[in-house]
Order: sequence, then structure tokens, then C-alpha cells
Amino acid sequence: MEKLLRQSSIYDILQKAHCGERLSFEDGARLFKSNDILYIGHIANIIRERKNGNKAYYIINRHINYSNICKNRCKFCAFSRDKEDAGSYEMGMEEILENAVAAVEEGATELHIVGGLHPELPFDFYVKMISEIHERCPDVHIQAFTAVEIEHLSQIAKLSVCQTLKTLKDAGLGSLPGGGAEVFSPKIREQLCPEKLSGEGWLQVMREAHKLGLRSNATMLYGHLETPEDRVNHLVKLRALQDETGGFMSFIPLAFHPRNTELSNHSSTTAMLDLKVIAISRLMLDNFDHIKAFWIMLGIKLSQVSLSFGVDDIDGTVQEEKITHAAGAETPEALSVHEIIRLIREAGREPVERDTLYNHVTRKRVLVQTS
Ligand code: V47
Ligand code: SF4
Repeated sequence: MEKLLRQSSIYDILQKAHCGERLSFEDGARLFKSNDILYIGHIANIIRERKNGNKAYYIINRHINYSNICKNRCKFCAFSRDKEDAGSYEMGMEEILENAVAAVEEGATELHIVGGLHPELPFDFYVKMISEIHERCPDVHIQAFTAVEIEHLSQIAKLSVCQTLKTLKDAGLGSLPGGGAEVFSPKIREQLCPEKLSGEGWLQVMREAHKLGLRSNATMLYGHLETPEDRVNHLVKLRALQDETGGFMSFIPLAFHPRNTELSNHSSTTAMLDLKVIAISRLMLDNFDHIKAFWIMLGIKLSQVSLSFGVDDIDGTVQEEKITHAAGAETPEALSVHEIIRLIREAGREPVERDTLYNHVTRKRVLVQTS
């Protein structure tokens, strides 16, 4: 076996990773050019087990996408609308609160709240949304607003990013989700989402959030126009910020879904690319504790397989998801706790319910969910 592995063109890189040495940009780029997915996955799995043992985390949560009205038109996005467009929507405060309360009654420990960059809603609306949810559901963790939304809110509030974050934190915001990162490469951003906050801007918002004690996730949207080098550059930048702040909890690779987008002629990602991105992320991000598979985007079956390729977290029950489903995702919008547990057990892993901050959750009774 060892003799066979030695013959692999990436033996030197995987040996480095196995010995706990940090991989370089060049190492990452070479890994992406290799098709030795089983060997890459094997070492990623060893690292995953060193960090998280046999545990596979899941969370009982609910996504609330409060509005799809957005001033931007990212080419990869099928979700955003102008106010006048058919299919535009905006949830009122009561509807948001009803969703939040229902989720908590069903056992959710986290609300994941994101939306478009609404050109008219005032900052007060967002602060009130967080404070009212926090008041009615004091025990639920509110993970809300991507770094891109935070920058937008700071503009409408005419406050610094730091002040904006502080105001939201005081209202009850618990952490930031990892969306809006896309790929940091300015060249790709210029083609895909020229109006959007730059990659450096995204990292700066996260830096400020972490300094305030607000932890966050990080994502990377892949499978569109980016090169392997763009992906590695993205991972190296995240790793550098994590060295600086230690504020990231998990990294979530997001597979691009082309349907109904301006890139609808583009093919969907393949299982080979999905597993490569997952495993190489696990190997490059040596200072991230968790790699998460968002089953909605990755698909249920491949998410289960990913638990042997570097992933230790399979996200949550979700309940309702509009962003990927607008772009043609064929997964359901919700999974029951029982289904999640079964997927994890059949992969030979030990299911562990976590809260947003990765504390273990123990329940007196098993949840009975209808979805
Ligand atoms: O920012 C948009 C991406 C993100 C498409 O932090 C698309 O735990 C695929 O960030 N195909 C929002 N992706 C979702 C997100 C997320 C999801 C789950 C968990 C967490 C977390 C974060 O979705 C956007 C954008 O990068 N996106 N359009 C599309 N067509
Ligand atoms: Fe707007 Fe976000 Fe869609 Fe870009 S990805 S168009 S910012 S909702």
C-alpha cells in the first residue's frame, strides 16, 4: 500500500498534511490538478478524525430569507428581484416573528436569517427584527446577515461597520453566517458580481465582527468561472484571517447551481469536483475546526459521502430555503432530525446535535418533526 501511495504525484503534499505541516498555495493548486480523489480524501478524513473524532454534527435550525428584493444582480443569483418584479417578496415583522416562534417551538436552537440588499428598508427594521426575536425567543441563537448585508446596513445607517455590528449585537445578534464571500479573486468578482462588496471588504467586515466577539462562518461559491488557483487563493486568505482572529467556526463550500441564473448555460458541478473542493478545503484550512456540507446545495447522498472526505458537520433541518431553490436545487427544503441522524449513522459516524457555537445539545426527549 505504502509503495503504491509513494508512486502518486501528490505523495509529497499529502505526507506534509499527514505530518501536520501547513500546505502552500502551490500545494493546493497541485492537489486540484490531481484526480487521485481517494488518496486526497483519505488524508482529509484522517485530519477530520484528528480534529473531530467520529462525531458528525447537525443542528436543529430554521432559515428565514426575509426578502429577495436586492439592489444587486449577481450573475450567479436566481433569488434577487426588483420590488416591481413578479415573484418579489418582503416578509413583514409579524411574519418573521411567527416563523421564529414556530421554529423555536419545534426545537430549533438557531435561526439563520439572510436576505437581499433591500434598497428601502431602514436600519431600524433590521435592529427591530433582531431585538424582537431576541425578546420573544431569548434562548435561540440568531445567526443573521452576511458580511455583504452588514456593509449595506452600515451604508443605510450611516454608521461605521464596527458601530453597525455593535448595534446589532446589542439587539441580540449572536453570530454571522458565511455567505457573500463567493470567490475573493477581483477578476472573477468583476465578471460575476461587480456591484458587490470586494473580497477584501468581506474579510474586513469579518475581521471587525471577530474583534467584537461575534463569531462567523465562511463560504466559497465554486463551480462557475473560477480557476483552481482562485479557489486556493480564497482558502489561503481565509486561513490568514483565521490565524489573526480565530473567529471562524466552520467553512462551507457552496456548489454553484446555474438554473434560472445569467450563467444558466453553465453545467452544474460534478461529484468529483464537489469532493475535491471539500477534501482540499479540509487539508488547506488547518486552523478551521469544522468543514460543513450544506446538504441543500450538495445533495443529500453526496453530503453523506462527504462525511468520509473531510466533512464533520451536515448543517441542519433548515425548514425553508429560497436561494438555492430559486436556482433549481432538487433537494427538499427540509430534512427531519430522524433523517439526518439516519444519514449520519449509516455513514458510520456518531450523530451529535450541536448549537451554533458547537456546544453539544442534549434533549430529554427525541424531537418529533413532521417534515
Ligand atoms: O451568499 C447564491 C450563494 C449564499 C447561488 O454560514 C448560491 O452556515 C449556489 O451563505 N448556487 C447564501 N449558491 C447561503 C450561505 C449559507 C448557506 C448555508 C449555511 C451557511 C452558514 C451559509 O448562497 C450566497 C451565495 O454565495 N448562492 N446563489 C446559486 N445559484
Ligand atoms: Fe443580491 Fe445576494 Fe443575490 Fe447578489 S447573491 S444578487 S447580493 S441576493
